[in-house]
Amino acid sequence: MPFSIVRNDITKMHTDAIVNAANSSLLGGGGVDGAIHRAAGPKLLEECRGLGGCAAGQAKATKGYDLPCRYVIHTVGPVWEGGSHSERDILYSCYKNSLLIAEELGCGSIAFPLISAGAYGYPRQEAIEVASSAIGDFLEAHEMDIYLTLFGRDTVVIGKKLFGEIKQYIDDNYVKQHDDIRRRTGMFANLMAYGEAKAAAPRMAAVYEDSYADVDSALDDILVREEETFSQQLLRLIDEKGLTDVQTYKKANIDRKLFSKIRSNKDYTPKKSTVLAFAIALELDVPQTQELLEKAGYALSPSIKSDVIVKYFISHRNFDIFTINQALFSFDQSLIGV
Ligand code: AR6
Repeated sequence: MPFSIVRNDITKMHTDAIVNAANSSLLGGGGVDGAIHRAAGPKLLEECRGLGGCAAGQAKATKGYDLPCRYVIHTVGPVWEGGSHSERDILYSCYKNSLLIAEELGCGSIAFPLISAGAYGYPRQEAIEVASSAIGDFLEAHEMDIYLTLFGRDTVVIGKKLFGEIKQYIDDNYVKQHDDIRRRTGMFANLMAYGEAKAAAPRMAAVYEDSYADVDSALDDILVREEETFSQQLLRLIDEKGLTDVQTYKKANIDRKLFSKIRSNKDYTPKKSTVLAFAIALELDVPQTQELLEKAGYALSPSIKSDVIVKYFISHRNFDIFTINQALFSFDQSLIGV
């Protein structure tokens, strides 16, 4: 998945590069800087001594030494001074410049800490928003696996208002698995609907008596659709929505290689989280999402918390995959697009 939020100590990340939230001397410090220097060993400081410092918003690379990554990209975030001292622009540049350096170095993957959100005092929620926006913009034009690594008590990564609304939606819509009464009521409703449909059938036939040709062709359409595999249905929907392949997999936060596999194998069996990511990219409504899920053998369930959260976003027509993943992360659920 191109962009993921993970909970981890960045010094444990097995990515090609990790980013250090350094100070302008590049000679070490506390927080994530201290942790990286401790884990990399003294040779990192030696190399840093030769770099001549770094201005806020800029970035410089060194080797990773004893760390599992090949490179450390050191960047210097802004010190928060209330927000009117170009803090946002500087922070955005930190992400952008680090990513450009990683690309120059041929990195396929990189992990960031939440730059400036510790000692430098940048409000956490806003820092996450800047990180997401810089990373999202970079991914529009580049391919890379990018991790935002949150540490310790960094848990909720969406605004209070959105968090509260989703929490309320979960309270109203989440159904515990063994809710027998509700299930029986559901079955009864289904039986009623079935009876009504049966009663309506002869009337429907009468309505269509004079236009059987239309009915036949409509039936043909339905049959063709029923025989479609997941991959065929996905490609048809992409065409119908007028999207390109690239737009689709970027909006779904799915990497190009996985998309090519799905495109070239009509019988490809995707994971449920992949199907949901495509439903978001295609801006499907709830019944259409159900239909796409069914093609791959899944269903949107009121007993699965992450499904309820995704449904919240679909119902509110918010199809921003990064926001959805931030919400899933905040509620301790797996992200979609993987
Ligand atoms: N892995 C991932 N994230 C971490 C880790 C870790 N091991 N340790 C801390 N964080 P900070 P800044 C998170 O203070 O605000 C240094 O002294 C932490 O929870 O490390 O950019 C430098 O030398 C927070 O969310 O960096 C500078 O002087 C985030 O990393 C100054 O601090 C950033 O917190 C830079 O301040």
